[in-house]
Amino acid sequence: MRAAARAQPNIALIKYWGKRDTEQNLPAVGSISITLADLYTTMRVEFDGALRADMLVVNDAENAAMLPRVSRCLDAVVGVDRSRAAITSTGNFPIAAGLASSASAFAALVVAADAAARKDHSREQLASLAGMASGSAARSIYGGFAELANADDAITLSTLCPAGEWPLSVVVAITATGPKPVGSTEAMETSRETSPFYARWVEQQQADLDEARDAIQSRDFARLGNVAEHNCLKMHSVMWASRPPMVYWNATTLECMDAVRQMQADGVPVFFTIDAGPQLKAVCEPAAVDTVRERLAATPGVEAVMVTGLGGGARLIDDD
Ligand code: 2P0
Repeated sequence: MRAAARAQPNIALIKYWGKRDTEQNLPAVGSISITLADLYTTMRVEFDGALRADMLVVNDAENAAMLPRVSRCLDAVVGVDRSRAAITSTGNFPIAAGLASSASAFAALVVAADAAARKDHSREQLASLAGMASGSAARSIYGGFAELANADDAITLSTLCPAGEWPLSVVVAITATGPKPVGSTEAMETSRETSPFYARWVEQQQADLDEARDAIQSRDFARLGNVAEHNCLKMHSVMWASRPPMVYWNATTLECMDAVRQMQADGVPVFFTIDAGPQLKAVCEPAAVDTVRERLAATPGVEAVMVTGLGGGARLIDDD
């Protein structure tokens, strides 16, 4: 009754922001993401009839704060009458790096729990289960360019382009590492309830999804970058106009954005995206990765840069 799985974080190019059902954790909009290659979370799950309660260890430290959410996720995958479980999570990237560690964690968790309990859910079902735990986690079940489509009462996932078929590089500029002021789950609800731009954001999302999907299918880097930057800035406008306002950027985030603009003016194939945090993610063609890394690393205020390519979806691994 034990299994281990590994999943990588993903970065949304067309963003998920807002929920239409908080009980089921269903998003208000579809999204399109790229799954990363070199950063990962490994989850080990062991169901044990002798345990009195679930136990969670994250990077060698017991973690009581995340345990209720993890236990609920196991209930959804296996059933509420399941045995208690020992869960161990290890990651090779900092949780505070603004790289949606919950996406890789919950994607790996559902895959490991499903195998440990011999549930044999389909990949689609695993994505729905991961999405109930954390919206962005559904996309990390899939690799490469993944689309989460928002149907009436469910989400459906698909791979728009496998990782190897359109290799791109991602440079993450770390501009601050403290905890974020407001978590995404709460921030999305504040946006829905108070931002005058929220309804328009939801209304326009389909057009951005259609354009990004087209750009991916035709491997049109400039068009993809254009719609991704537009969608990112629109999401942040929704947040800025919320009450209270939510501004996740710092001065260095803006410096990085300016560095990307300058590179674009110099003809470098690169675009930026920013999530609910201060880090800037620059997506570029592989030939430009050295230039992008050097320019962002030299930007005043940048603490570190991480570089990765695109990778595959969540999968089982040999348990030690
Ligand atoms: C995304 N973000 O599409 C967007 C862009 C942040 C900004 O998905 O409440 O941790 O667990 O479903 O998935 C972050 O939110 O939220 C997120 P929950 P999640 O990547």
